[in-house]
Amino acid sequence: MKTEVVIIGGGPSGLLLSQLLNRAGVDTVILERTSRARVLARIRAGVLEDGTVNLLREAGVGDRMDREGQPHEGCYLTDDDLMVRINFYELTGKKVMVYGQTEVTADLYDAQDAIGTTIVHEVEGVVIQDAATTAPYVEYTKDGVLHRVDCRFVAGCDGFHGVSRQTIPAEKRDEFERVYPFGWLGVLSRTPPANHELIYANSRHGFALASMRNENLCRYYVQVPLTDKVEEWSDDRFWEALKMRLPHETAQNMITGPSIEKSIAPLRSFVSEPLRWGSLFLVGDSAHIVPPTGAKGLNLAVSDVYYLHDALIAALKKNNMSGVESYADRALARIWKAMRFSWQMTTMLHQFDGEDSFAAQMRKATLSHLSQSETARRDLAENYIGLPF
Ligand code: FAS
Ligand code: PHB
Repeated sequence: MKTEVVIIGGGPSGLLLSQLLNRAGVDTVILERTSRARVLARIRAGVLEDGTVNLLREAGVGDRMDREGQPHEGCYLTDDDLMVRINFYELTGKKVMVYGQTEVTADLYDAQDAIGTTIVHEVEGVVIQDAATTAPYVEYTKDGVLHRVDCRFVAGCDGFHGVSRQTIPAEKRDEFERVYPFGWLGVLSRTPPANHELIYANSRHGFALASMRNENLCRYYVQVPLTDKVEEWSDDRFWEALKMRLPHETAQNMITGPSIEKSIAPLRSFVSEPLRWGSLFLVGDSAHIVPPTGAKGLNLAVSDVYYLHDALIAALKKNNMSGVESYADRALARIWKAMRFSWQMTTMLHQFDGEDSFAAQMRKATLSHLSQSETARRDLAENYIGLPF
């Protein structure tokens, strides 16, 4: 098989990159390790930045998002009963869109099917060969048969546990990491939202997040020790822990119900440099991971796609390699700023094992300052709605 760009990974970054390239007349092949059903069963991000919303519309996959998504003009940060509203719209003139990553991924699959893009599911043994040359190829096995795809470029959209990052020699990689000593226990429930906007809650009992997917589907998280197992958390125990961390009035009025999904996700900050190795480009979670506190993971994958799709179209259609040469630096400049914001939100809102009373006071003072300073709220709002691409 021969194509212009092989994309490894059929998650949001791989699908969006393929969609944008196909619409510009660039041929792609997507290789995905799991089944489509398993990709679409994942419960991940819930908040889309302004730039992400615009790029999805440009890719021709914004219609259902615009029909079913919920534009949000603000969110709350709370400290026990102190509620600080960050009014993004008033402070930046922009909003975010509450529309689940699962839905974005489904919309992208539908659009790619309509184009007739080759997406090979349940591949095994993907190996990127000759990545450092201008004639790379990718080998994979499907149903026991070995296949080879020759191409001009390879996009590594295969997430944190993929093969792309590992294709860059370890001695050529600089990796930066902060592993947090806690995780997020997440629950999905068919209940009305506890609040009309998201609540990021700091409390003496630990962090909690009250989010939603729509008026009848909510996503909640509580900070848990890394040693906790999801089977140790009954629904009743979860709701009790959540209510202790939310403002008293919100907790009193919220409607709980059975969990339809429950899982624990570890939190880490991670960046691997370089993002380019010859004809191979790392995109999204294959290159970086952020703690979900800043709602940046999916959105950062999208900005990588924005930079790379531009570069590959220029290279393949106009023989202009300037975008290819500058991709890594352009993407990393935005990645590191989102890394900082996600780290700042995480340290500002979570209790750390063994912390002293001073740390708890610093969290309280930060939230108190936010409640009194429009400048501080504007800084948070500019980062939360997404820095410019
Ligand atoms: P993905 O990991 O989504 O996709 C990579 C794809 O590559 C997968 O489908 C995988 O099966 C495939 N793959 C892997 N190895 C392969 C191989 N060798 N060959 C072929 N295919 C291969 N972000 C937020 O903004 N907010 C959140 O609340 C949030 N919650 C999260 C919760 C969890 C449990 C996790 C793991 C992540 C969460 N994220 C969140 C981050 C997440 O949304 C990612 O940023 C987003 O999925 C990135 O998309 P991709 O880069 O496409 O990577
Ligand atoms: C979610 O709805 O899953 C969500 C929203 C905002 C975050 C993290 C997760 O920061």
